[in-house]
Amino acid sequence: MTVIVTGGAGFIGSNFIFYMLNAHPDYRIVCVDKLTYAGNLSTLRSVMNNPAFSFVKLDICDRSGVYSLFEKEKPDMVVNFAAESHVDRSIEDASVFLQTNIIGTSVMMDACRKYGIRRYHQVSTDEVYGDLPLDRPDLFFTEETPIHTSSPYSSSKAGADLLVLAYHRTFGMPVSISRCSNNYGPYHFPEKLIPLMIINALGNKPLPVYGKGINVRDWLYVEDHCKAIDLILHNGRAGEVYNVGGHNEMRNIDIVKLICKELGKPESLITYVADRKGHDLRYAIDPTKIRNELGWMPETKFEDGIRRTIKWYLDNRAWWEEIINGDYQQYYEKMYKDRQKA
Ligand code: NAD
Ligand code: TDX
Repeated sequence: MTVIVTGGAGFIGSNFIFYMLNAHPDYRIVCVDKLTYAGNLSTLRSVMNNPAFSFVKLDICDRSGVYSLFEKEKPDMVVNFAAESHVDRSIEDASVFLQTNIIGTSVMMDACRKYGIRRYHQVSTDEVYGDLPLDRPDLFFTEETPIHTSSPYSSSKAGADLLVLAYHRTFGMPVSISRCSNNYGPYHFPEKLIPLMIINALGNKPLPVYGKGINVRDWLYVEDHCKAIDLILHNGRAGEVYNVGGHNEMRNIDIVKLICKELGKPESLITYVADRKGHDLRYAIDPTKIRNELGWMPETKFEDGIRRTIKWYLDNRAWWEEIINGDYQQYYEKMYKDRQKA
């Protein structure tokens, strides 16, 4: 079995590659990644010499490059993680989000149509459902919740999802989609909430909380997400969407305070800054379908996962220091310097 994993030099894709090489030692994994600012080859160092693994630097929008790769590798399955993934960047400039997330997805699926595929899996997000009100804890996203996006990022992911389902209906392509809640764990790029707060706290720098910090996210340890995708890939029904989440809702401010506590840093580092434009209030997944159909349940409790994650950032300083000492500095300056106090 040969599996093409796109975006495998990023956060979830790399964790998925580690997971798959372990879980299916007889599979060949071919990682396709453009190595944007978010892709990091050093993340894959431990598997580079594994004969079951190979890396190809390629843009998923490069049609002839993708077709040549399919001709050479003859993949049985494709798991498409490759995407622009940061909401704040999509608010600054949506163009690359539309290009990679929508056009790139269509190129990957056209290659699957042309050369044949057992399964094309699209890694999507709960953000396609928009948000839920803070005062209705009884409401959750199900697979039937209407698509109702808030940001250019989530709109581009929703566009891709609709295209994937259209290829199933129109061409009978064997597709599946997972819509997962917020992930956390090793190799999470420093621009995202949890790694940003850990890294800033370690440097005794301000911890920029958007608005009042009361927005709620539903956090899942990355390995649990990887297990869910593996199950859907092998046992999920073609043409179906599966929500993935573990009923672990937390307010942003409570996460930041927990990180301060774990690192022994003062809460006085917390700085409230201007809110994100169009900031989604609450995400919360109902995972009944994947639990009932595929027996998936999250295994890592948040208290354990967050400690493991903090320890990983403490033990792997070289990985994130190289990032934050590069172009990331200009990004940080641009995004946070003039952010008015809330
Ligand atoms: P990430 O930003 O850490 O990684 C994205 C990877 O895709 C990088 O390695 C990057 O180099 C690569 N890439 C970007 N454009 C490319 C292109 N045109 N061609 C080839 N490679 C390209 O993202 P992540 O957090 O690991 O997210 C992975 C996927 O999971 C995304 O599709 C995202 O929408 C989805 N997702 C993420 C979360 C989350 O909490 N992080 C939750 C649900 C769904
Ligand atoms: O500096 C910050 N301060 C802050 O208060 C940052 C970076 C974020 N936040 C808030 C915004 C959100 O309410 O924290 C929350 C989490 O923010 P992000 O880490 O940017 O994640 P989010 O916008 O929720 O999106 C994530 O989950 C769904 C991923 O980045 C997406 O790729 C995924 O689809």
